[in-house]
Amino acid sequence: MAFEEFREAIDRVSAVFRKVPKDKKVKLVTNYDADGISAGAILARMLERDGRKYDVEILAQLKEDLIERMGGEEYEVFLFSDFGSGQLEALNRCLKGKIVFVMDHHDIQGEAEEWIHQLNPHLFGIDDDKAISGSGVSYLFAKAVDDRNRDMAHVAIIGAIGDVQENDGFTGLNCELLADAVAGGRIVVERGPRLFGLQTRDIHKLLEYGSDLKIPGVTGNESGAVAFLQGLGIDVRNGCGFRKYADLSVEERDRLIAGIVMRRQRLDRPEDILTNVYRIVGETGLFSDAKEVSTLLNACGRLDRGELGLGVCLNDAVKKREALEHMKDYRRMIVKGIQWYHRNKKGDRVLRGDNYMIVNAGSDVLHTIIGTIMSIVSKSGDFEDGFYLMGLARNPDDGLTKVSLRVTGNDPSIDLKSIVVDLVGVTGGEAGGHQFACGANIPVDVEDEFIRLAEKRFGELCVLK
Ligand SMILES: [Mn+2]
Repeated sequence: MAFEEFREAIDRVSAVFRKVPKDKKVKLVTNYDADGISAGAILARMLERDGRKYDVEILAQLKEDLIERMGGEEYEVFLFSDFGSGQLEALNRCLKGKIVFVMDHHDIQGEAEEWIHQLNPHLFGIDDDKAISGSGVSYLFAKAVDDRNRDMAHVAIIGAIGDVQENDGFTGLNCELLADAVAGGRIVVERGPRLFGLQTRDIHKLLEYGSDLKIPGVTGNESGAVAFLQGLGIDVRNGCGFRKYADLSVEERDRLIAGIVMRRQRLDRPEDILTNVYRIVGETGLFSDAKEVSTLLNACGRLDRGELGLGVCLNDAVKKREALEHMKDYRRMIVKGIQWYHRNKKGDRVLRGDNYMIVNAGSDVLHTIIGTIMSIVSKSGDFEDGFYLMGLARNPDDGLTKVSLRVTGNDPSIDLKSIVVDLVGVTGGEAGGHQFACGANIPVDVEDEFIRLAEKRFGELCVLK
């Protein structure tokens, strides 16, 4: 029922959009993560096909002062994707007299004026956060505007993966997107090992770094990984370079899978090593693996080059090449961030309690990657389940400090979002994110207070356990 109502709303809003005169220039504003960039690309293609003039802006956050600024711009039509539902009050106030469309899946705050045409699954009681993402909502809308936009279904899948909605398959409305992408011949679903970088990582590195797929003596052990492959009769080298999983023959892949299962004999469910691989048809290398493309889009957005990500989704050959180069810079930044953490983890910038660690990186780690660094550190295996990891890094552009919170394990009773919301309620700032990964932006001068309150809160959670 809820789905039917959502579908009716999509038809209704797309009909409203089609009636907007084509001489009105559109401003498309989208979120900078993989889901937001995918949504932006789907809508950009839709606007192009519809013969409309438009400009795109990609933002890390839809802040009130930015909405205020947009109110003064020449555009009469605004299209927001992967945010907007949390900023309805500001949209109501600043964009009066404009025609506004919002394609979002985040929590709805406030109520939209009738000239704001909002599509959001929460409006229809679809609250499962794996059902559909911002790019999925944008896709269903674009498809309703013009059925030819079906050819962007694979981009919506890339976006959904970026928002961690894929878990060995899809649920909810995401299934429809996947069915469209498969029917259109753009995606083939295959099975492969639960490792990231099947297309791009050197085969021994792939196994060494596979934190989601534990292989005794191999995970976290480079020489162990090389010896393991040699033992299976799989060549690591390929002429002057290293082979990738994608380079292995079918027979070698089978041998590798069997070898991994054998090596995991003593673990829980040793055979549980395969997962879905979403192969994008007609692409090679990184671009042929939806999970890897999703990571690439995130990297583009986080280093303020979201337009490269848009180019990737729109299949622009020049932008695709540039994005790959960019990915290398991003990797370098992450490595630098991790190295900073290891150099400082015993120093006074890192506070440790029984069940928490707070990393205050200041300006030494880029604010847009502190969340990624905390995610990597949380998966290092150095912490027991239920351990809280908080990172802070300053944004020199706006005088705010970006806070990221993670927790190890997946205890369903833990809700990080509510913790951050409470803390921000005391110190000021804005909170966002999900149950197991969330963050906030706080004024630099409340950092100390925020840290003190967080320590107190984590301490209380420890006692509760
Ligand atoms: Mn999203």
